[in-house]
Amino acid sequence: MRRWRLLAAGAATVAVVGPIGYLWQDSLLPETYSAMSMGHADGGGGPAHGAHGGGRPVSEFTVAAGRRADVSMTLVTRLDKGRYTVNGTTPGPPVLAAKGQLVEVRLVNENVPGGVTLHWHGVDVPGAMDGVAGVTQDAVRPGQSFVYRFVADRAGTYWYHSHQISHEQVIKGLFGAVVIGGGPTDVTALIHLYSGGRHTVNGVAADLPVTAAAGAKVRVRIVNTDSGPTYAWTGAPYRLLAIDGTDVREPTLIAGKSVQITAGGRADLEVVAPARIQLGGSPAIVLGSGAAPIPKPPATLDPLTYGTPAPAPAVSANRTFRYDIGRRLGFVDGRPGNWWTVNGHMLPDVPMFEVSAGDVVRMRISNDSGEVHPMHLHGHHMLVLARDGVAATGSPWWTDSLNVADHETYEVMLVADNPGIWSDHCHNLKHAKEGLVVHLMYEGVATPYVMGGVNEPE
Ligand SMILES: [Cu+2]
Repeated sequence: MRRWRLLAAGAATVAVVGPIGYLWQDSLLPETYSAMSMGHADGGGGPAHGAHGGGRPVSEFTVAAGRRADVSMTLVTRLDKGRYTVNGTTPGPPVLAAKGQLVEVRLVNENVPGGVTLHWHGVDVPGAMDGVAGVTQDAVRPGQSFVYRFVADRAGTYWYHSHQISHEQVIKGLFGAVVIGGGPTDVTALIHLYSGGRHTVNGVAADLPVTAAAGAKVRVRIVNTDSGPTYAWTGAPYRLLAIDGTDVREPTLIAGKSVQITAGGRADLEVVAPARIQLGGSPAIVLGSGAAPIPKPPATLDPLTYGTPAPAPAVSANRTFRYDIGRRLGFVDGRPGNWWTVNGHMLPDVPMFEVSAGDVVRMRISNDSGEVHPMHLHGHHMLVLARDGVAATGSPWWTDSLNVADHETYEVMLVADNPGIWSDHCHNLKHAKEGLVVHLMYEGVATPYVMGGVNEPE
């Protein structure tokens, strides 16, 4: 009798622990692994080429070596008492270029032990210049350097940040602005919450004063470098000139509404001085003599209906992907948790979206995970076609950082015109660290770099 009990207890233990043990073991990541071997190939209805195979190294996708730089800078990263700086400050110095100029930035890592990279958020740089550790380069170790070169071919507001251990390095200061084609009276405001709860604008936990004559129209370039959405508004009517670096067609005056700026996203506002531009729980931007603070308007501008439409491009998609975000209990790298899923799968078994140069891609991004996700695609801009089945009727809404709230579904389109291996991830950097990352891979492109070891992109 006693033996039977023991056997039954043993069988029950195996029945429970066996499958869990299998799931645990199956979730373990190898010491190092290639983005090429991650997950399962998804051709989106087009030919799947099996990017797991060989191809031209991503490191070869660069600007022609012979072309001379118009803008040259050296950015030196340091870690000092838990604070990450670029040339001694956080945010680091802005990278400023005129449209069409060739920008050359030499990154020197003075002493950041974990290594650093620079990613050019929103700038569609060549594949080798994307700055993702373990995918497009190796992390730059202390004492090493790396040269980034790209053509600033699209005017707009962007930013740079480390894409190595980014959930720590970005939050603790390793970032700065990139403005292409800016004017002399423009204002750039980087909103950032440093660890310890310090809400800042351009690194300062106080209102940002801006000299402006009464009646002057000021272009205010707001960059949200945090992990969640924020909002901007003023008391008097204003315009939203650009979203994520792309100008809005015929932007009308906005009154009684705020503008949402998702994590990683940018909004360029046109504001008439004097004014007070409020930025969620952050300090304000005070133009000229300023104005009295007003509470946040209850309504938020909907870019889906803002501005004037352009004739629809006469293209149809030859690949269709879905990027459905969910959440469930399981194991990632042997750690139990309530993890993010993409199309029902957890890291590392997430889809690998495969495209060929010239493809027109449709993607459905949906979210039923219980939290908002600011979805950021590298190297491309996405045209928003519809949200929750409602077609866009405003100005063409091009985005690289899209706020996908819980229970929302977006339909977007993009043109595969920038060969490489591109991260497509949540810009809540904690979520990315937890595995909400997939890759868009081009046929015939391979990466010689591996994640794990020295490279930890998120
Ligand atoms: Cu997220």
